[in-house]
Amino acid sequence: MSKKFLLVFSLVIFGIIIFTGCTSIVLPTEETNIVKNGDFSDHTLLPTVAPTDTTNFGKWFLFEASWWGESWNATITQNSEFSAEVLTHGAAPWDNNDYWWFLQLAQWLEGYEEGTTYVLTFDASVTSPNEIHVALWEEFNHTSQSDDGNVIFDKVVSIDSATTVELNIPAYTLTDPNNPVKLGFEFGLSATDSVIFIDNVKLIEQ
Ligand SMILES: [Ca+2]
Repeated sequence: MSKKFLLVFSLVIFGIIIFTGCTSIVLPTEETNIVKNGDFSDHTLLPTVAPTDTTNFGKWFLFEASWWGESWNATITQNSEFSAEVLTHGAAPWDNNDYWWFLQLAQWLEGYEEGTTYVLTFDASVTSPNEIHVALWEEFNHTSQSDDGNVIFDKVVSIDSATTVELNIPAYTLTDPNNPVKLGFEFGLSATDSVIFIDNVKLIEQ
């Protein structure tokens, strides 16, 4: 073997060692999505899950105030997207008004950490322009099903065409660190005759 060959061979081996050493350092850490089944690959939609029902945390459920006249079609399509179409609007007995929260696609979150900033992203599209309400909710009374708590974040989102919505969720300190936190997509005031599609829901620490 020539000296020249040995030199080149040594440099190649040395280069491989340096390269593999570097790549193991610069590999990006994986982002953790604290929304489960955000891509709706599992087509299960549970009926309302109480904040006491911890075995069903991390699962999508539907809430529908049908007793006040609210109705909708809500399902997971064959293409594994959530779809919702409001059929009739309701009226609350105390003020005769309708509310966003009367219709919800929601999930009690597993792994929400107080004092942490999150970014919520999801794909949305509509058959005609519409609005939805996105909310994070801290439930106080997790010994019963009463809706007693604090709004952590809420925003009305207008959707005119297929888009990816990105919302910054500010850090929040829970009243009690054991209180459950719910992510809700709310449709109570969405327009009728417009199908809304939601997919790829991600809530990731910033
Ligand atoms: Ca999907």
